Amino acid sequence: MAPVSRGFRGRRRQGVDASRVPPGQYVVDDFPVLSAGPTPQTGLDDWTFTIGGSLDEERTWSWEQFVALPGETFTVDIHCVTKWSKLGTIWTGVSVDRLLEDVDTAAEFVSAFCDGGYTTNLPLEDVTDGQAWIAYAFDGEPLEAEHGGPARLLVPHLYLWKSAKWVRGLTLLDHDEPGFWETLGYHNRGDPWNEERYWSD
Ligand SMILES: Nc1nc2c(c(=O)[nH]1)N[C@H]1C(S)=C(S)[C@@H](COP(=O)(O)O)O[C@H]1N2
Ligand SMILES: [Mo]
Repeated sequence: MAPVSRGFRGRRRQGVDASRVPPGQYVVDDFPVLSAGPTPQTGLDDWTFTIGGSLDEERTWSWEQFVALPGETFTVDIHCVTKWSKLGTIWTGVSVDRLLEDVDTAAEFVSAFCDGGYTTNLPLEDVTDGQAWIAYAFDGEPLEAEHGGPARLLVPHLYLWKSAKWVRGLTLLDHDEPGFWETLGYHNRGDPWNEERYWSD
């Protein structure tokens, strides 16, 4: 019998549950870094997280206050529009549900803003109901700066450009406001299971 060629096995890795891999994606073991600019260097003393915009009263947490909030450790698969997926990643952070707990708002959209100026937009219904977190640890360690530390938004059910690194807050909006990549041609929603990669998808 002919041996299975290396080329064939290259991308069909053993032990990967194909049902967890969205169309057009391949699974990686490493954790690629994708940043549109330099990694910001905000000290924890200067770090705050703010929920602002269209709500009863703006909320701001210092780093100390933020990490004292009830956190969650969760395991999720992540999918980048450049076609890599990473399965079973373990994060710790505060759910967006928790941050919005006492917030009174009629907003239907959010814009995440970051050190460095990156933004991304999401419908509020994509960041509530246990679907999004502000994560500050990866694999039990403080989140590395290149992956968004001290803290990043994590919205694993959408392509990873929605998971804003170095996030500093969410602005609640009554209208949708396309962010950095969305303005440059990426899909407005970015559902990997529907291959919503670009405007034309
Ligand atoms: N602030 C900020 N967040 C960002 C980006 C960025 O350039 N700046 N890149 C996005 C893109 S396109 C991807 S694929 C992921 C990459 O996350 P990683 O570098 O941890 O793999 O971060 C997203 N969040
Ligand atoms: Mo990306």
